[in-house]
Amino acid sequence: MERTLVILKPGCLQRGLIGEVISRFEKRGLKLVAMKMVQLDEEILKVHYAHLLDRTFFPWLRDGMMAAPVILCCWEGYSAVQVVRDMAGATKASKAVPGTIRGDYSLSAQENIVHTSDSLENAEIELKRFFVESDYCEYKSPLDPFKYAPDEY
Ligand code: IDP
Ligand code: MG
Repeated sequence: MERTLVILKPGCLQRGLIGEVISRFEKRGLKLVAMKMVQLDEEILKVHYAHLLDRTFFPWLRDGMMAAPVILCCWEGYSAVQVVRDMAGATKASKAVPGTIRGDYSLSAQENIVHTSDSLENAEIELKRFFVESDYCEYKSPLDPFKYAPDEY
C-alpha cells in the first residue's frame, strides 16, 4: 500500500474546510494513518518548498503557510500518491477541474487548500520530513475486502 502526505493549508483551516476535505479522502476509501496540527516555520518551509525558493512569490507562499496552523495527514491506499494528487487538482486552482478539491474550493494559485506529494519518492521524503515512526497508528481496516480486490491490498 502506498502512503502520501497531505497538508491542509492555513486557508483550509481558516475557511472551515478541514472536515470537507478530510471527508473526501475518507469516502474515496483512503485510510488515515497519521495526523497532527502544527505551526510551520520558515526553516521547514525553505526545505519543503526548496524548488520554489528563487521564485518571486516565495515570500508570499512562505507567509501564507505560516499564517495559521496546518493539519498534516498521511493517507494510505492503493495508488494513494496519484489518487490524492488527482483529487487535489491543478496547482493554479482557477484552472482546476470542478470536482477536485482545488476546483471546488479555490480560485488561487497560492491559496489552494492542500499540499499533496507529487511522486512516491517525494512522498517518502516528505513524510519523513513531518512525521516520526511513533506518529503512525496501526489499526485494522475490516472493510478492506469490500473496497479492494484481493491483489489490491
Ligand atoms: P503543487 O502544490 O500543486 O505540488 P508546486 O508547483 O509544488 O505545486 O508549488 C507549491 C505551492 O506553491 C503551490 O501549491 C502554491 O501554493 C504555490 N505556488 C505554485 N505556483 C505558484 C504561482 O505561480 N503563484 C503563487 N503561488 C504558487
Ligand atoms: Mg508540489
